[in-house]
Amino acid sequence: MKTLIPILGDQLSHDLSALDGADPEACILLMMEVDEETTYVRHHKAKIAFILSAMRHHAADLRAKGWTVDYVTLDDPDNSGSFTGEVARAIERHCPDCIVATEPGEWRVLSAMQGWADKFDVPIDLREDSRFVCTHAEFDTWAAGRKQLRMEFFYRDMRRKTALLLDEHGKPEGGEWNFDSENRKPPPNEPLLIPQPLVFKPDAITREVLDLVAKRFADHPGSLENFAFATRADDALAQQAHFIKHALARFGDYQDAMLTGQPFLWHSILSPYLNCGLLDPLALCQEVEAMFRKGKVPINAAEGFIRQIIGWREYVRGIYWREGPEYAQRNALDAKRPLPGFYYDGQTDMHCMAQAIGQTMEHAYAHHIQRLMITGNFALVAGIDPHAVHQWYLEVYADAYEWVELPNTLGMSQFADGGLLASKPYASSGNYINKMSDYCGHCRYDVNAKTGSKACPFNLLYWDFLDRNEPVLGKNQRLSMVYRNWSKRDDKDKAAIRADAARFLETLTR
Ligand code: FAD
Ligand code: DLZ
Ligand code: SF4
Repeated sequence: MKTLIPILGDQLSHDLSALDGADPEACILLMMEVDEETTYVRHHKAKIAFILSAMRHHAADLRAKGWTVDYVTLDDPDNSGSFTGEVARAIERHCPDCIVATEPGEWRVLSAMQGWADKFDVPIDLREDSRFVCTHAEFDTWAAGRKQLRMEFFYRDMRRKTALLLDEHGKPEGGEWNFDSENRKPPPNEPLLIPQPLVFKPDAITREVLDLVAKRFADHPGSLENFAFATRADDALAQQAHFIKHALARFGDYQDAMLTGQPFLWHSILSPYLNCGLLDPLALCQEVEAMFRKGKVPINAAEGFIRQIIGWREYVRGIYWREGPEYAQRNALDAKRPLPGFYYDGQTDMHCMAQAIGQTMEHAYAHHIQRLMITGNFALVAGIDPHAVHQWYLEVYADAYEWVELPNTLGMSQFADGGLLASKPYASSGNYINKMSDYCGHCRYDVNAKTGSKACPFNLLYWDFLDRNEPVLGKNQRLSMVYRNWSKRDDKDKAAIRADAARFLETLTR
C-alpha cells in the first residue's frame, strides 16, 4: 500500500509515531517548507533559520537511512504556501493509498489535518505523538475531577511512571519529591567560570538557509548574526553532553539567577532541540539521573532539571490539549494595553528589560526566570493584552510552539486563565529582581524608590496592578497578606503610587 507520510518541522525524530511499522519501499515522506508556517506570526529570523536548516539536515539523514523524501523548499516556484496545499500537490504526484501522520503541536494545524481525509478522499491515520511521557488519555484521567491542576502532583505521577530518581522502594531519591527551595540561589558573588553553550559554525546547508531567511524575512524581528544553533541531531547531542558535563552540577543552585551580559548561565539551551525532535526528553533525563547516581551532580541539580522536563513540560502540554483552542482567547484580568515597541528593540531605561529583550533579539533565547519575572512580569503588571504577549513569545524564541508557549505565557505568566495554572499571579516589584540579579546596579531607576521620577517602574506597577485588579484578585487566598498590607497604606501614599504608575504607563508607546 503506497503511503504518504507528511513530517512537520517539529517532527524531526527518527522514532516518530508516523514511521512506526512503515516500509521504506512503500512510503513517501513529505517535508514542506511553507509560507503559512513561516509567517503565521512574525517569527524571529533565527527561529526560522534553525527550523528550516534542521528540516533540511533531517531530510538528508532520512535519505541516508533508505527513506524516500519528497522535500519542498520555500523558494520552489510551485510551492502553494500551506501544508494542505502541499499535501494536495503531493497526492497528485504520488497517488498514495493512504496518509499516515503524527498529530501536530497546535490546534490550528490539527484542525487543518483533520480536514484532509474528506478534502482529498484519501484515508488518514493520524497518530498520537509518542515523544512525550504522558498520553492525552493519561493527562485527562489525572485531571478529571480535580479542583486544582497543580503541577506538583502530576509530576510525582510522572516520576513514578518513568521510575526516574526513585530508590529501590519506589521512594524519591534524597527523601523529597521536590528540591525547589534549593533552586533559588542569587547569582554568585565570587567570579565563577560560567560555561558557555557550544557554538555550531553554520555548514553549507545552514549558510544557504541563512541567506534565504535574511532576504525573505528581512522585516521579521531578531538578528542572524550570532546564529549558533545545532541543526543536526548529533550536534544537538553534543550540546546535551556539554551541558551535562559542564553546567548541570550548578543548574540547581542558579536556576533562577540573572546576570548582566550572561544570557545562558548554567541553563541547558536544549529546548529548541527537544521541541523539534532532535533530542529525546526521556533519554536526556536518564543521562541526568545517571550523573546523580555516579555522584557527579547533587540531587537539587538532577531533580530540578528532571522536574522541568517530565514535570513542567509535560504538564503544560496536557493543559494545552485539555483546555482546547478557546484557551488562547482567555483574558481573566481584561488587560488591553498594546505591547510596547521596546519589546522588539530593547530600547528602554529599565536595565533588566533591556537585557532580557536584547539577548532575545540576539539569540532567540532567554531563560525561564527572564521570561517569567522580567518580560512576563512587566507585561502582567503593566496590563498588556495577553494575546499580544502570547504572540510575542511565540515569535521570538527558537523553542516556541503553541503547545508549550501558550500555557506558559497566557496561564503561568499572564494569569489570563484566571488561575488554572498558577495559584497566584507571578507579579513582583523590583525587590525580587534585585535579589536574583545584578541588573539594578546598572539601572537608571532606583530599585529602593517607591514613588517619584526615579522609582523603579516595577515598584509602581506592582502595587498599581494589585489595586486595579482587586475586584478579581482580592479574593485570592495567597494574596490576602499583600492586600492587607496595601489596605494599611495611607491614602496619600496610594494616590502617589497610582499617579506615578499612570504617568509611567502613558510613556509606553507601541
Ligand atoms: P533549562 O532551564 O535548561 O531547562 C531544561 C528544560 O526544561 C528546557 O529545555 C525545557 O524543555 C524544560 N522546561 C523548563 N521549564 C519549562 C516550562 N515552564 N515549560 C515547559 N518546559 C520547560 N519553553 C519552551 O520550550 N517553549 C516555549 O515557547 C516557552 N515559552 C515560555 C514562555 C513563558 C512566558 C515562560 C515563563 C516560559 C516559557 N517556556 C517555554 C519555558 C522555559 O522558559 C524554557 O523551556 C526554557 O527557558 C528553555 O531554556 P533551556 O533549554 O536553557 O532550559
Ligand atoms: C515554526 C515552523 C516554521 C517557521 N516553518 C515551518 C515550515 O516551513 N515547515 C514545517 O513543516 N514546519 C515549520 N514550522 C513548524 C510548524 O509550525 C509546526 O510543525 C506546527 O506548528 C505544528 O506543531
Ligand atoms: Fe529593573 Fe527596576 Fe532593577 Fe531597573 S531598578 S533593573 S527597572 S528592577
